[in-house]
Amino acid sequence: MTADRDKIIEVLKGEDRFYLISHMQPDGDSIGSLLAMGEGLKSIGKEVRMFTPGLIPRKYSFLNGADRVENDIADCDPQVTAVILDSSDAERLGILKESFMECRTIVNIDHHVTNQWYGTLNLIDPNASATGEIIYYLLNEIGVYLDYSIAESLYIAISTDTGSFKYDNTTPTTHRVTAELLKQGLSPGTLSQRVFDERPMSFYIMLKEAISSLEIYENRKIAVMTLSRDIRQRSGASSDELEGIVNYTRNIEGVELGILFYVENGSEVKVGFRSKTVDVSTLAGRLNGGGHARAAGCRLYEDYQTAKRKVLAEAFKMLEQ
Ligand SMILES: [Mn+2]
Repeated sequence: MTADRDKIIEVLKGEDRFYLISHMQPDGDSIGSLLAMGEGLKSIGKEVRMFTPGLIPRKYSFLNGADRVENDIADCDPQVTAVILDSSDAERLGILKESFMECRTIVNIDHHVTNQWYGTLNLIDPNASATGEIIYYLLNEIGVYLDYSIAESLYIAISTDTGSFKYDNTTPTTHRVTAELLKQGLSPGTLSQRVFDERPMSFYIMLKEAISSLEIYENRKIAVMTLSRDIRQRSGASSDELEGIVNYTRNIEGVELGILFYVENGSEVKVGFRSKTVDVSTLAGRLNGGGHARAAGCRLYEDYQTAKRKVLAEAFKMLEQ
Protein backbone atom coordinates (compact mmCIF):
# COMPACT_ATOMS: atom_id res chain seq x y z
CA MET A 1 0.00 0.00 0.00
CA THR A 2 1.06 3.53 -0.34
CA ALA A 3 0.75 6.97 1.11
CA ASP A 4 0.02 8.41 -2.35
CA ARG A 5 -3.61 7.25 -2.27
CA ASP A 6 -5.02 10.59 -1.04
CA LYS A 7 -2.93 12.53 -3.54
CA ILE A 8 -4.20 10.31 -6.33
CA ILE A 9 -7.81 10.98 -5.30
CA GLU A 10 -7.00 14.70 -5.41
CA VAL A 11 -5.47 14.40 -8.88
CA LEU A 12 -8.40 12.38 -10.22
CA LYS A 13 -10.83 14.97 -8.86
CA GLY A 14 -8.81 18.06 -9.67
CA GLU A 15 -7.29 17.46 -13.11
CA ASP A 16 -9.41 17.76 -16.24
CA ARG A 17 -7.49 15.77 -18.83
CA PHE A 18 -6.29 12.17 -18.60
CA TYR A 19 -4.55 9.55 -20.64
CA LEU A 20 -5.36 6.07 -19.37
CA ILE A 21 -3.00 3.30 -20.37
CA SER A 22 -2.92 -0.42 -19.70
CA HIS A 23 -0.38 -3.08 -20.55
CA MET A 24 0.54 -5.04 -23.65
CA GLN A 25 -1.06 -8.42 -24.28
CA PRO A 26 -4.14 -7.00 -22.62
CA ASP A 27 -6.04 -9.32 -20.28
CA GLY A 28 -9.48 -8.95 -18.73
CA ASP A 29 -8.23 -6.94 -15.76
CA SER A 30 -6.24 -4.45 -17.81
CA ILE A 31 -9.08 -3.92 -20.30
CA GLY A 32 -11.86 -3.90 -17.69
CA SER A 33 -9.95 -1.47 -15.45
CA LEU A 34 -9.11 0.78 -18.39
CA LEU A 35 -12.71 0.98 -19.61
CA ALA A 36 -14.26 1.36 -16.15
CA MET A 37 -11.86 4.15 -15.21
CA GLY A 38 -12.26 5.78 -18.64
CA GLU A 39 -16.05 5.73 -18.66
CA GLY A 40 -16.12 6.69 -14.98
CA LEU A 41 -13.92 9.76 -15.36
CA LYS A 42 -15.88 10.79 -18.46
CA SER A 43 -19.14 10.56 -16.53
CA ILE A 44 -17.92 13.28 -14.16
CA GLY A 45 -16.95 15.58 -17.02
CA LYS A 46 -13.29 14.70 -17.58
CA GLU A 47 -11.61 14.61 -20.95
CA VAL A 48 -10.22 11.08 -21.35
CA ARG A 49 -8.28 9.14 -23.94
CA MET A 50 -7.71 5.41 -23.43
CA PHE A 51 -4.74 3.43 -24.75
CA THR A 52 -3.35 -0.05 -24.88
CA PRO A 53 -0.27 -1.06 -26.88
CA GLY A 54 -2.01 -4.04 -28.47
CA LEU A 55 -5.27 -5.20 -29.92
CA ILE A 56 -8.08 -5.91 -27.50
CA PRO A 57 -8.91 -9.63 -27.54
CA ARG A 58 -12.13 -10.26 -29.43
CA LYS A 59 -13.88 -11.71 -26.38
CA TYR A 60 -13.65 -8.35 -24.57
CA SER A 61 -14.72 -6.20 -27.52
CA PHE A 62 -18.37 -6.11 -26.35
CA LEU A 63 -17.43 -4.01 -23.31
CA ASN A 64 -18.57 -0.41 -23.43
CA GLY A 65 -15.79 1.85 -24.71
CA ALA A 66 -13.64 -0.94 -26.20
CA ASP A 67 -14.06 0.57 -29.66
CA ARG A 68 -12.63 3.88 -28.44
CA VAL A 69 -9.33 2.49 -27.14
CA GLU A 70 -6.36 3.74 -29.16
CA ASN A 71 -3.15 1.85 -29.87
CA ASP A 72 -0.71 4.67 -30.49
CA ILE A 73 -0.26 8.38 -29.81
CA ALA A 74 1.35 10.93 -32.08
CA ASP A 75 0.50 14.07 -30.12
CA CYS A 76 1.24 13.24 -26.49
CA ASP A 77 0.88 16.35 -24.31
CA PRO A 78 3.07 15.94 -21.19
CA GLN A 79 0.75 18.29 -19.26
CA VAL A 80 -2.00 15.69 -19.38
CA THR A 81 -2.07 13.30 -16.40
CA ALA A 82 -1.13 9.74 -17.35
CA VAL A 83 -2.82 6.95 -15.39
CA ILE A 84 -1.17 3.59 -15.91
CA LEU A 85 -3.19 0.54 -14.94
CA ASP A 86 -2.29 -3.04 -14.01
CA SER A 87 1.31 -2.71 -15.27
CA SER A 88 4.06 -3.93 -12.98
CA ASP A 89 6.75 -2.02 -14.89
CA ALA A 90 6.87 0.62 -17.60
CA GLU A 91 8.24 -1.88 -20.12
CA ARG A 92 4.78 -3.44 -20.13
CA LEU A 93 3.59 -0.34 -22.00
CA GLY A 94 5.58 -1.37 -25.07
CA ILE A 95 5.60 1.25 -27.81
CA LEU A 96 3.60 3.64 -25.62
CA LYS A 97 6.19 3.76 -22.86
CA GLU A 98 8.31 6.63 -24.12
CA SER A 99 5.43 9.01 -24.77
CA PHE A 100 3.63 8.50 -21.49
CA MET A 101 6.68 8.31 -19.23
CA GLU A 102 7.28 11.95 -20.16
CA CYS A 103 4.01 13.11 -18.65
CA ARG A 104 4.42 15.48 -15.73
CA THR A 105 2.15 13.42 -13.52
CA ILE A 106 2.19 9.65 -13.84
CA VAL A 107 -0.27 7.77 -11.65
CA ASN A 108 0.64 4.10 -11.29
CA ILE A 109 -2.27 1.94 -10.11
CA ASP A 110 -1.60 -1.77 -9.77
CA HIS A 111 -1.88 -4.89 -7.62
CA HIS A 112 1.25 -6.80 -8.70
CA VAL A 113 3.59 -7.37 -5.76
CA THR A 114 6.50 -6.96 -8.21
CA ASN A 115 5.46 -3.42 -9.20
CA GLN A 116 8.45 -1.15 -9.83
CA TRP A 117 6.85 2.06 -8.45
CA TYR A 118 7.71 3.94 -11.65
CA GLY A 119 4.93 6.54 -11.24
CA THR A 120 5.25 10.02 -9.78
CA LEU A 121 2.32 8.79 -7.65
CA ASN A 122 1.89 5.12 -6.86
CA LEU A 123 -1.05 3.12 -5.56
CA ILE A 124 0.07 -0.48 -5.28
CA ASP A 125 -2.15 -2.87 -3.37
CA PRO A 126 -0.99 -6.49 -3.62
CA ASN A 127 -3.95 -7.53 -1.44
CA ALA A 128 -6.37 -6.50 -4.18
CA SER A 129 -7.42 -9.46 -6.33
CA ALA A 130 -7.38 -7.29 -9.43
CA THR A 131 -6.61 -3.73 -10.44
CA GLY A 132 -10.37 -3.57 -11.05
CA GLU A 133 -10.94 -4.00 -7.31
CA ILE A 134 -8.76 -0.92 -6.60
CA ILE A 135 -10.57 1.04 -9.34
CA TYR A 136 -13.94 0.17 -7.78
CA TYR A 137 -13.01 1.98 -4.56
CA LEU A 138 -11.33 4.90 -6.33
CA LEU A 139 -14.35 5.56 -8.56
CA ASN A 140 -16.66 5.45 -5.55
CA GLU A 141 -14.47 7.90 -3.69
CA ILE A 142 -14.37 10.43 -6.51
CA GLY A 143 -18.16 10.32 -6.79
CA VAL A 144 -18.64 8.26 -9.94
CA TYR A 145 -21.95 6.40 -10.19
CA LEU A 146 -21.15 2.83 -11.26
CA ASP A 147 -23.76 2.23 -13.95
CA TYR A 148 -24.40 -1.07 -15.76
CA SER A 149 -21.55 -0.79 -18.25
CA ILE A 150 -18.94 0.35 -15.70
CA ALA A 151 -20.04 -2.47 -13.39
CA GLU A 152 -19.74 -4.93 -16.27
CA SER A 153 -16.17 -3.82 -17.05
CA LEU A 154 -15.17 -4.10 -13.38
CA TYR A 155 -16.83 -7.51 -13.11
CA ILE A 156 -14.79 -8.74 -16.09
CA ALA A 157 -11.61 -7.28 -14.55
CA ILE A 158 -12.16 -9.05 -11.23
CA SER A 159 -13.59 -12.33 -12.50
CA THR A 160 -10.73 -12.85 -14.98
CA ASP A 161 -7.90 -12.09 -12.51
CA THR A 162 -9.45 -14.41 -9.92
CA GLY A 163 -10.12 -17.17 -12.47
CA SER A 164 -13.86 -16.86 -11.85
CA PHE A 165 -13.32 -16.41 -8.09
CA LYS A 166 -11.38 -19.66 -7.86
CA TYR A 167 -7.83 -18.43 -7.15
CA ASP A 168 -6.46 -17.79 -3.67
CA ASN A 169 -6.35 -14.06 -4.36
CA THR A 170 -10.16 -14.10 -3.96
CA THR A 171 -10.96 -12.42 -0.64
CA PRO A 172 -14.07 -11.41 1.26
CA THR A 173 -13.48 -7.92 -0.16
CA THR A 174 -13.47 -9.35 -3.70
CA HIS A 175 -16.89 -10.86 -3.10
CA ARG A 176 -18.23 -7.72 -1.41
CA VAL A 177 -17.14 -5.58 -4.36
CA THR A 178 -18.58 -8.11 -6.80
CA ALA A 179 -21.87 -8.21 -4.91
CA GLU A 180 -22.18 -4.44 -5.34
CA LEU A 181 -21.45 -4.75 -9.06
CA LEU A 182 -24.08 -7.47 -9.53
CA LYS A 183 -26.72 -5.09 -8.15
CA GLN A 184 -26.56 -3.33 -11.51
CA GLY A 185 -28.27 -6.37 -13.03
CA LEU A 186 -25.28 -8.07 -14.61
CA SER A 187 -25.73 -11.59 -15.95
CA PRO A 188 -22.82 -13.69 -14.61
CA GLY A 189 -23.85 -16.76 -16.62
CA THR A 190 -23.84 -14.95 -19.95
CA LEU A 191 -20.61 -13.13 -19.13
CA SER A 192 -18.74 -16.25 -18.08
CA GLN A 193 -19.93 -18.26 -21.10
CA ARG A 194 -18.64 -15.41 -23.26
CA VAL A 195 -15.32 -14.80 -21.53
CA PHE A 196 -14.33 -18.15 -19.96
CA ASP A 197 -16.16 -21.09 -21.47
CA GLU A 198 -16.47 -20.47 -25.14
CA ARG A 199 -13.21 -20.76 -27.08
CA PRO A 200 -12.44 -20.68 -30.77
CA MET A 201 -11.64 -23.98 -32.46
CA SER A 202 -8.04 -22.77 -32.90
CA PHE A 203 -7.65 -22.88 -29.09
CA TYR A 204 -8.47 -26.59 -29.03
CA ILE A 205 -6.06 -27.27 -31.88
CA MET A 206 -3.36 -25.51 -29.81
CA LEU A 207 -4.36 -27.40 -26.68
CA LYS A 208 -4.04 -30.69 -28.52
CA GLU A 209 -0.49 -29.71 -29.57
CA ALA A 210 0.38 -28.54 -26.05
CA ILE A 211 -0.80 -31.76 -24.42
CA SER A 212 1.09 -33.92 -26.91
CA SER A 213 4.28 -32.01 -25.97
CA LEU A 214 3.88 -32.78 -22.25
CA GLU A 215 7.02 -33.67 -20.30
CA ILE A 216 7.23 -34.51 -16.61
CA TYR A 217 10.20 -33.84 -14.30
CA GLU A 218 11.27 -34.07 -10.67
CA ASN A 219 9.25 -37.03 -9.52
CA ARG A 220 6.14 -35.75 -11.35
CA LYS A 221 6.27 -32.41 -9.55
CA ILE A 222 6.97 -30.36 -12.67
CA ALA A 223 4.93 -30.49 -15.86
CA VAL A 224 6.24 -28.83 -19.00
CA MET A 225 4.48 -28.05 -22.26
CA THR A 226 5.94 -26.38 -25.31
CA LEU A 227 4.34 -24.54 -28.21
CA SER A 228 5.98 -22.86 -31.15
CA ARG A 229 4.91 -19.79 -33.03
CA ASP A 230 4.81 -21.99 -36.09
CA ILE A 231 2.20 -24.27 -34.55
CA ARG A 232 0.20 -21.28 -33.43
CA GLN A 233 0.17 -19.76 -36.88
CA ARG A 234 -0.90 -23.05 -38.44
CA SER A 235 -3.76 -23.33 -35.96
CA GLY A 236 -4.95 -19.84 -36.85
CA ALA A 237 -4.98 -18.79 -33.18
CA SER A 238 -4.23 -15.19 -32.23
CA SER A 239 -1.70 -14.76 -29.41
CA ASP A 240 -4.36 -13.90 -26.82
CA GLU A 241 -6.02 -17.22 -27.55
CA LEU A 242 -3.05 -18.97 -25.91
CA GLU A 243 -4.35 -17.63 -22.62
CA GLY A 244 -5.35 -20.51 -20.37
CA ILE A 245 -3.35 -23.29 -21.99
CA VAL A 246 -0.67 -22.92 -19.31
CA ASN A 247 -3.24 -23.79 -16.64
CA TYR A 248 -3.46 -27.33 -17.96
CA THR A 249 0.12 -27.93 -16.76
CA ARG A 250 -0.73 -27.17 -13.13
CA ASN A 251 -3.98 -29.08 -13.11
CA ILE A 252 -2.32 -32.49 -13.39
CA GLU A 253 -2.67 -34.40 -10.10
CA GLY A 254 0.57 -34.34 -8.07
CA VAL A 255 2.15 -31.60 -10.17
CA GLU A 256 3.33 -28.64 -8.10
CA LEU A 257 4.74 -26.43 -10.85
CA GLY A 258 3.49 -26.06 -14.41
CA ILE A 259 5.57 -24.47 -17.13
CA LEU A 260 4.60 -23.50 -20.66
CA PHE A 261 7.39 -22.62 -23.08
CA TYR A 262 6.22 -20.54 -25.97
CA VAL A 263 8.97 -20.40 -28.58
CA GLU A 264 8.75 -17.06 -30.42
CA ASN A 265 11.74 -17.71 -32.67
CA GLY A 266 15.34 -18.99 -32.53
CA SER A 267 16.35 -16.38 -29.96
CA GLU A 268 13.29 -15.61 -27.88
CA VAL A 269 11.21 -17.80 -25.60
CA LYS A 270 8.24 -16.74 -23.52
CA VAL A 271 7.64 -18.74 -20.34
CA GLY A 272 4.48 -19.07 -18.28
CA PHE A 273 4.49 -20.47 -14.73
CA ARG A 274 1.60 -21.82 -12.69
CA SER A 275 1.80 -23.42 -9.27
CA LYS A 276 -0.35 -24.97 -6.58
CA THR A 277 1.59 -23.78 -3.51
CA VAL A 278 5.08 -22.49 -4.37
CA ASP A 279 5.67 -18.80 -5.14
CA VAL A 280 6.35 -18.57 -8.86
CA SER A 281 6.70 -14.78 -8.83
CA THR A 282 10.09 -15.33 -7.13
CA LEU A 283 11.03 -17.92 -9.72
CA ALA A 284 10.03 -15.58 -12.57
CA GLY A 285 11.87 -12.74 -10.83
CA ARG A 286 15.13 -14.71 -10.90
CA LEU A 287 14.69 -14.93 -14.66
CA ASN A 288 13.95 -11.20 -15.05
CA GLY A 289 10.20 -11.71 -15.15
CA GLY A 290 7.42 -11.19 -12.66
CA GLY A 291 3.81 -11.77 -11.76
CA HIS A 292 1.81 -13.31 -8.98
CA ALA A 293 2.51 -16.07 -6.47
CA ARG A 294 0.56 -18.72 -8.41
CA ALA A 295 0.83 -17.27 -11.91
CA ALA A 296 3.90 -15.59 -13.33
CA GLY A 297 6.04 -15.41 -16.42
CA CYS A 298 9.25 -14.28 -18.03
CA ARG A 299 10.88 -13.87 -21.40
CA LEU A 300 14.34 -15.20 -22.27
CA TYR A 301 16.36 -14.06 -25.22
CA GLU A 302 17.94 -17.45 -25.96
CA ASP A 303 17.28 -20.42 -28.12
CA TYR A 304 14.74 -22.90 -26.80
CA GLN A 305 17.18 -25.51 -25.47
CA THR A 306 19.26 -22.91 -23.55
CA ALA A 307 16.17 -21.19 -22.18
CA LYS A 308 14.66 -24.49 -21.10
CA ARG A 309 17.88 -25.56 -19.34
CA LYS A 310 18.04 -22.25 -17.42
CA VAL A 311 14.38 -22.29 -16.44
CA LEU A 312 14.42 -25.91 -15.30
CA ALA A 313 17.62 -25.37 -13.30
CA GLU A 314 15.93 -22.53 -11.38
CA ALA A 315 12.75 -24.55 -11.00
CA PHE A 316 14.60 -27.57 -9.59
CA LYS A 317 16.44 -25.30 -7.16
CA MET A 318 13.20 -23.77 -5.97
CA LEU A 319 11.46 -27.09 -5.40
CA GLU A 320 14.43 -28.38 -3.43
CA GLN A 321 14.14 -25.50 -0.95
MN1 LIG B 1 -4.33 -7.64 -12.96
